[in-house]
Amino acid sequence: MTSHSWGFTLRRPPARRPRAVLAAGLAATAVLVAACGSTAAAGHAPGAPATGAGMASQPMPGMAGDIPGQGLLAAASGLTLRPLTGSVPAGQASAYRFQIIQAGGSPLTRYQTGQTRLLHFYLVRDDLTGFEHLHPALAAGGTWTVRVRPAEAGSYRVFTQFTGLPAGKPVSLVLSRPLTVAGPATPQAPLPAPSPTTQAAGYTLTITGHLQAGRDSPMTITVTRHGHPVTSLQPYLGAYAHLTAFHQGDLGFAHLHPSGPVHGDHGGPVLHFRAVLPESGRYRLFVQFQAGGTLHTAQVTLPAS
Ligand SMILES: [Cu+2]
Repeated sequence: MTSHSWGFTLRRPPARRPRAVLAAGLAATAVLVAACGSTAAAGHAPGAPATGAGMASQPMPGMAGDIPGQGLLAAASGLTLRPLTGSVPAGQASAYRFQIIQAGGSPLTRYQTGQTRLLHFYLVRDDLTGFEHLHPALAAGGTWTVRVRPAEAGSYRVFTQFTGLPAGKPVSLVLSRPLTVAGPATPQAPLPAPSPTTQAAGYTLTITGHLQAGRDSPMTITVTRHGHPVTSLQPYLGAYAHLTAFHQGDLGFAHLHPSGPVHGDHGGPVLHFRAVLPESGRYRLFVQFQAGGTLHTAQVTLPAS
């Protein structure tokens, strides 16, 4: 069941599909990460112009690392994402290096752990394909290095999500920059139509919720396999699912995840989220979850009215 309208409510699939029989009582207490109020800060360092209308925000209690907003600025709150790698090749792994530069010009070296990591790095192509979620290594001098493996050439954007500690005070940001992946050009892929279900590695994810831009929208993801509820999801980065969404067109960034209790390898079948998406339109949602020791990534298109 799909719809092309902006604001349709995602419902369960028709009965001819495998039924998702769920025990709602097992649902973890929600979680949300999307927008908890942002204070756009346009502190552009000299020579580091912003590349879009991104946002920075102060973390809400307990939400460090979960930064709402569009994430399209290269600089905010006195910190600037400075790439040290100009472009990377398609079809092979290569190193991408960068620094977070402080107002005084020196690389930031102090960060605070968020979702079990010091920094979360995302790569996505302009057509919302080619998603990678990686965790760079920080060298003593403040240079981050990550191995990226973009399959296709084209225009991408890299996102860095972190809580920095300039002057010892936490500043949570999503900063991003365009990245060219060199190689034979491939055409942009059309965005798949919105759907309430998606599959990955034999798992079926069924999404319910009516996402509305600018307001707190509850949503759930129910995980089944061969028609049976899955109750053995394993923690990944401190949660039973890690959600990242990008807005079609400008690649605006949103990040959501379950914030409920995590009790060992017993996650599912229903995961609750609360999304606050900054703008209406279509989002490509990447859902990462771990089961049986393997990390899976499902993706689906969602509309926000
Ligand atoms: Cu991460």
